[in-house]
Amino acid sequence: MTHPHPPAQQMDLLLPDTRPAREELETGAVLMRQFATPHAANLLQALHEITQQAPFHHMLTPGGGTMSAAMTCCGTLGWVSSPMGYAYTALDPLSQRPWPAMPASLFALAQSAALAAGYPNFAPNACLLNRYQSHSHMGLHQDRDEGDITQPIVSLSLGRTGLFMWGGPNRHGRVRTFALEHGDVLVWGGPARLHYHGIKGLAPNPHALTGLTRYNMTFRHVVAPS
Ligand code: MD3
Ligand code: FE
Repeated sequence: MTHPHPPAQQMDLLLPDTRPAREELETGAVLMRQFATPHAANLLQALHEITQQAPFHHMLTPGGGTMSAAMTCCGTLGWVSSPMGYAYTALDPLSQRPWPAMPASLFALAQSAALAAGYPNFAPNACLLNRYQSHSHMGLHQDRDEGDITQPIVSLSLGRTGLFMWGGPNRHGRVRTFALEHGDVLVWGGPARLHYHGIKGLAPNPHALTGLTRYNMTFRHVVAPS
């Protein structure tokens, strides 16, 4: 398949983007390249409005460190890391106010991506926003605080290319690395839902819309702790 807009890092090769538009990485995990690209300007505007109310910051970790990626959230529940552990909370601990609402445009895009990947009933109520700059990374981890692993997670990448690490169900298994580019959407569900994953780092090239920054939004359906 040829693509009319090759990604920036391929422009100098004067070759079309030969990556498939939709690729099932393994059962339940679908990568839809450039799925969000037509919506990028709206998505970045929504991100800007969210972060006016709930600024990106480096959360503390239970181990006494700080997260390398800056984070914030929108939706009914937001994911927080602190010296106390990890949790989904209804209030932003920085402001003591509810997290900013999830913009309807973000909800709709995440839902349509899930539908296209084979998950017709996805209704995200939480979105974690990550910001990567210079040497930001995210170590191999599982996402298992959501309370319902039958629901997928939808991830959307914007800006500078991220180098994604994709492992298996065990921490010490084989890890593959591939690029997550601007506009790429990943849907993880089924048997892949609890697989280890992370971000090794960023590709060197700046992006026309975000410079040296990469953003990632992950949409989740979280069952509130009772
Ligand atoms: C595979 N974010 O926020 S997105 C995270 O690019 C997170 O910021 C990374 O891991 C980022 O938790 C990776 C791709 C992703 C997201 C969630 C997954 C892959 C996943 C959940 C289960 C398996
Ligand atoms: Fe994750």
